[in-house]
Amino acid sequence: NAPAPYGVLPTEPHLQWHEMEQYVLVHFTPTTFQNKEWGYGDADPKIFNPAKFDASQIVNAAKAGGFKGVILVAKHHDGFCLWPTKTTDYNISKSPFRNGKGDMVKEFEVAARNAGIKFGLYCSPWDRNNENYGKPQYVDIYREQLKELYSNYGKLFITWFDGANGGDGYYGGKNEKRNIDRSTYYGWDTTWGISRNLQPGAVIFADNGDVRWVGNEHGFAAETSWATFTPEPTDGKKVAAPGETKSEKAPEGTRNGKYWKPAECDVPLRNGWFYHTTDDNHVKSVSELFEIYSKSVGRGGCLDLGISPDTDGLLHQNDVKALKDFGDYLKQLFANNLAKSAVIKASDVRGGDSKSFGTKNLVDEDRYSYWATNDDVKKPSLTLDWKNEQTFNIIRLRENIKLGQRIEKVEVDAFVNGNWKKIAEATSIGANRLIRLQNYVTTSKLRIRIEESPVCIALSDVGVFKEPEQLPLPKIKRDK
Ligand code: OTN
Repeated sequence: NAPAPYGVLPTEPHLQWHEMEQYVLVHFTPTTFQNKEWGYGDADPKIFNPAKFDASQIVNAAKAGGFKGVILVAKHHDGFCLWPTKTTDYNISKSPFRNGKGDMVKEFEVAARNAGIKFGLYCSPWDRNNENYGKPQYVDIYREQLKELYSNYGKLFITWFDGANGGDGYYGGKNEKRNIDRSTYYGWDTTWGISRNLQPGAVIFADNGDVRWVGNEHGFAAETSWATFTPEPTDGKKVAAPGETKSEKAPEGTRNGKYWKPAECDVPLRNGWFYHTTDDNHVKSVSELFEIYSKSVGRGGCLDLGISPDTDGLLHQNDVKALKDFGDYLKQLFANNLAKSAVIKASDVRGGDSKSFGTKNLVDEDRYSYWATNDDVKKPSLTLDWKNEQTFNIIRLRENIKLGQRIEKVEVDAFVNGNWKKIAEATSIGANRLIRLQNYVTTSKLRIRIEESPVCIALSDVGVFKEPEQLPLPKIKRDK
């Protein structure tokens, strides 16, 4: 019999989201042509004229980076809609793009489907162009926009809701004399009801959505990062809403939190979310991207990397190269799982039933087959034994999260000069935990000791890998 699940559990859309691990977020609007980060909604639609636009160039570059999905910003804060919406004239049909007959959302969707990766959409709640913004009418318009997007572009894996959505501190545009209360204005329960109805397979990204904002735009979850989270409203607010949720706890989440709400770690490939020529030589390197990957995907979250086409409507060659190099690095790294050639012994197997719960389930690539212990065994160990010495620096552990996030702490030993020597430890295992060692280790025996877990173990994966090179430490903002 299977172990009882522990705590709150992921939904089916959550499981699919975890399996993706990495996707991109594309920002491309008239703001690109104004060379800004936050448009005011005052750009003439005629400036939106990307003469060489090719959605497949952008999507295929992301795919080469190992990214499994594309989220398109269908409308950003400037309010310009990239599809021919019925809700406002401020849309692509008023631009020279495809002589006013274009639908860029459709072109991205088709490119993603052709590349065999998933598609998602962001439609900004905040709208610095719409004359009704701040009035109740605008919320109806916004909901209509969501309905159009959720009805005409196939199955989405995510619907993305930005907490940068008006209210205090967002003045500056022509409509921004109207302050709104971000926790109540958008009527999130009703608005998200539309997503649930029309896109039941999609997760909602928001501070308090199905997947939480990680609390920074560096792409880092905390060293200890729980998939569960109990969001709290910011002081003085009754509802924890996008932009009105305390974000200090978001990198870490909440042990035994009320909801399964894992972290999405967003970070742009360049300095900002939009393209600027001046950033052409500030594209993140493989060393920076892998640092981010190990602190997002490697801490049980997903990496959401911002990419930004230029005014031609293409990704700059430096970005294409960075993505390709990163994808190649990941491919090379994960091609050879050394755990597969080890004899793996466990100190305990549930019911002695090695067929259902044995260690072979740890190396079969199935995230939901697992090694389990008896109910009273919470501190077991695994030993990996090789015929010859092996060299590696990454250890990957995954729990079968259908049974919850159970393990709180593990320690890892290598057999060196006839003795076990502790080489690493890690907390909050969950969907995916990468333990990245500073230096390569060479040994013929590795031991993983589970030190803290409130319940018996349900581990689905052990991986042992060697990074293709010892990369230089990147000069990007690091966590503590
Ligand atoms: O100025 N900002 O609004 C801002 C600056 C730095 C980092 C984040 C933000 S807004 C923040 O964006 C997140 C996505 O990256 C989420 O949507 C949060 O809800 C939002 O508050």
